[in-house]
Amino acid sequence: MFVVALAITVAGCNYGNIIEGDPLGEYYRPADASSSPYASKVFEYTPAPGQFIGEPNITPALILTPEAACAWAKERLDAKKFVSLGAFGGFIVVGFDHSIVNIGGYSFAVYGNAFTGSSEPGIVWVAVDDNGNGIPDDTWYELRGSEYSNEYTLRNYSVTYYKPDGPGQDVRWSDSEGQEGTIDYMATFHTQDSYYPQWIAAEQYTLTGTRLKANNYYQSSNGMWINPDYDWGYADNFGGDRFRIGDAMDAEGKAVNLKYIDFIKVQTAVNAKSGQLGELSTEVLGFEDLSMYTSPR
Ligand SMILES: [Ca+2]
Ligand SMILES: [Ca+2]
Repeated sequence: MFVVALAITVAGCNYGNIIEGDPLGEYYRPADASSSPYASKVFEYTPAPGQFIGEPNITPALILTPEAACAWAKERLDAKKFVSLGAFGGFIVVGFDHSIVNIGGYSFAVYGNAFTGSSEPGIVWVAVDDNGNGIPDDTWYELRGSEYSNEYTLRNYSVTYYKPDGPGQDVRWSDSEGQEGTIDYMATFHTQDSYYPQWIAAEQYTLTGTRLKANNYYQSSNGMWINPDYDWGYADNFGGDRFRIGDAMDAEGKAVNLKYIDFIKVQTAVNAKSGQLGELSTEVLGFEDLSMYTSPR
């Protein structure tokens, strides 16, 4: 099989294309009886700063390397406990021990901790291991959601976060729209030295993704901040944990017809804060393949 694929690659430059006789492609990894429906690996966990980043109640030991951050996130997901992605742009990338088939309807689920009026949407991205090397260095496709055509939705939006000089300080940010702000230090609730990820040694880092309009508001009648639900298509958004591979689109917004996927990324999609609740941050509690429960193809 590999020799055949290599020959085609050299001759036709169509690396990763479907091979005759193997309808889902040479790198498709079918599920079998031993496969787990849950994410088997965390490839990257790079949150934006946030109140739950390095929180001593959920992070017993300081996380000092990206590898340790991935291991910590995987343990949390295995225990069905939340992993916070922090403020805008923070993300996690997971993979499975098999490929997730596009079954037409909902092929997989991303679990969050939203309830109505407490939605912190995350954009879901998917990728196929086109080059068959087992790592997510392939093209990412954003899944279309209800806000795709919203005039306030911004693609390729970036936020740069600046490491504080010392403990107990806000984390400053600036964005690609020329705005500035802070992730507020909330001494009453979260007392770790800093909300900037401890394992990011750089003095600043930049996260880029799609930004949705923040709809949060203060409800003076009961003194509560409300983070309203979006219609559909986002992680940690009340009303829908399930996702269709058929919603994948390319950078121009055109639908791409993926037969299966190997990797999922979730990224916080709003840049906003809600008073005493602090910054909006997507949380994920698990990733589950739903295609395994339908009849095998
Ligand atoms: Ca949440
Ligand atoms: Ca790859």
